[in-house]
Amino acid sequence: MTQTTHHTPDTARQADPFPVKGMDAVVFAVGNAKQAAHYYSTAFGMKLVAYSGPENGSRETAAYVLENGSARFVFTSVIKPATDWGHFLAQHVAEHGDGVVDLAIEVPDARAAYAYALEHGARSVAEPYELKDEHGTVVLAAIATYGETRHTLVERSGYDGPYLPGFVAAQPMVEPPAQRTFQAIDHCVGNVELGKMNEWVGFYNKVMGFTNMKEFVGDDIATEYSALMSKVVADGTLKVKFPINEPAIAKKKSQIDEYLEFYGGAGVQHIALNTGDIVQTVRTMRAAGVEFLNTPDSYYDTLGEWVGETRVPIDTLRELKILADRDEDGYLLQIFTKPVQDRPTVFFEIIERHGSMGFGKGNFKALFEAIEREQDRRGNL
Ligand code: TYF
Ligand code: FE
Repeated sequence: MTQTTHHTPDTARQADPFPVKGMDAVVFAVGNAKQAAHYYSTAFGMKLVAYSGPENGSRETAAYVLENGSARFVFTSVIKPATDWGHFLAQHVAEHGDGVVDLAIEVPDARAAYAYALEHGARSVAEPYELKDEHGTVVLAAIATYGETRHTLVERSGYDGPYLPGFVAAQPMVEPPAQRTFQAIDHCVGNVELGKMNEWVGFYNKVMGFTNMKEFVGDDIATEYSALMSKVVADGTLKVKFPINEPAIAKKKSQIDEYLEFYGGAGVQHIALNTGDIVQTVRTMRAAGVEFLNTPDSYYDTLGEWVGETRVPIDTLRELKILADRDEDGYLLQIFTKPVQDRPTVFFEIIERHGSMGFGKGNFKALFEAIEREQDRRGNL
């Protein structure tokens, strides 16, 4: 479970070969974007800020842009029968159910980023193009990643509108919660097929110059209980972090295999969201009907012994089923939702970091057992 860190501090870098500004948006293709936007407003506390649809010239798709701090989600649906002309988004929903089509990354120079990516082996999805309206110009390009997921590279420094040219500003669907539920995207996790993890890690190493973070789940832990292997790649400034999971052959059917079966291949598994007050966030989201994974009381009986002091009393963590982990840099508090659609595919993590840059390694056993209890309830274990 230990490996060297290849991460290079910012100051030691000559020139970042693939500079990124951060996550631009997580784009979901869904069956009903209007209702998805409502769920993420009422249940996740996000604010609708922009819209595109037939009222403003988009004849084939509707898209709702929701924000919470710097976290931006876009929900998009095809709005007419699309099977005959095979719209990419319609096909994505038909095959994968509601899911993530695009982990869009904001870059200072989309043409340069695209050129670098293609030179280093990326497959093109869209050559650089410009979108313009009265708010300015955005340059975009897109490359393929695992499954049918893509990375759109977004250069938006010449634009001051609500999302992209063609979108109009919109008002929140409901009154946002008194306290913000989360404020940023911490990491976006992909599930890939058996034996493909290292290939995709190599893809991010080569194509984006991303380096491997030290935390990973190796086959030692995999065969014991987790049935998965995982490595994390990140850009040099740690603004974009992409863990990659693959199934491992263990005693039980891997949770990653369950995902791959129901999603129909590789894709985004979970999105982690940063909060400064996980207790308030979990209370708000639970009250709004969001379901979180359960954690047995026995976890909390021994938690204090190894995790030490945290901002939140153990009894509160126990009440809300929040997990805690500590490493040499500090600690983190985290909790996982159940899948947010009928398929056992995409879910979310809420994370409050206090120094630790890890992913909750100390919780993997408790977490994976909780996931497996849910898998068992679905008859997929
Ligand atoms: O992102 C992570 O690595 C943690 C742990 O199926 C994790 O959130 C890893 C795999 C998984 C669920 C959570
Ligand atoms: Fe995570």
